[in-house]
Amino acid sequence: ADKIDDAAKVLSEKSYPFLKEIDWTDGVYGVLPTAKPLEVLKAIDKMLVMGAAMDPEALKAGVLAHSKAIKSIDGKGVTTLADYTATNAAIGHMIASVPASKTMDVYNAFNKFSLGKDVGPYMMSKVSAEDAKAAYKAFLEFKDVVKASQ
Ligand code: BCL
Ligand code: PID
Repeated sequence: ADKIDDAAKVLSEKSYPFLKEIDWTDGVYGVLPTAKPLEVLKAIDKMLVMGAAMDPEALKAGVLAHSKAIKSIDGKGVTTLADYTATNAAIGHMIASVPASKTMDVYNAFNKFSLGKDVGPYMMSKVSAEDAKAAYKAFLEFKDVVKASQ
């Protein structure tokens, strides 16, 4: 296990309570923002560019980790802590295999829809704010470890 694997374990433990509070059966998670379709298209292009730059082995490991995690979901769509951890570790390795600028291009492109203004508070209202904040804090710490391995 490398530093990303270790950090994924911490991230996953700290964010699992939050993950379990989300209603994954809500159809909202299968919906793309529709207000600006052409902006969405450009944001998806940033994801395609990022994906094409990823280390193929890291990408394949990510696909397999997701596939395994899907098989262990409970009745509410939540995967086990072990499979969640493996998925986060795999995503960490995928992100670490591309330049930070490619990841930020994706973030900035999606940020243009100003999702933060309405979506953030709405999503927050559906879970424990405390658990969401703890998850976010853990996410920022995980990001530092991934960035250091880039
Ligand atoms: Mg994926 C991200 C679902 C397959 C690569 N993926 C996401 C998430 C979402 C999701 C949970 C995008 C929304 C979001 O940011 O919510 N992926 C999902 C599902 C499948 C899937 C349901 C599926 O197969 C059925 N993903 C795949 C394929 C992978 C893959 C197969 C490649 C092999 N996926 C990626 C990558 C990313 C995602 C790369 C992301 O960067 C993105 C993501 O999680 O960004 C944060 C918020 C996220 C969650 C609720 C999940 C828990 C996240 C962390 C660890 C803890 C919470 C932190 C905090 C509170 C929220 C941060 C929000 C921000 C400010 C960004
Ligand atoms: C901010 C201000 C600072 C503090 C800060 C801060 C926050 C920064 C953040 C943040 C950045 C950020 C980035 C995120 C990026 C997510 C990227 C997701 C990419 C997903 C992809 C999906 C895909 C695929 C895949 C491969 C396929 C192509 C696709 C092939 C060849 C603002 C806190 C530091 C969350 C690429 C993987 C299947 C599209 O900086 O003061 O908070 O989050 O199918 O390709 O198969």
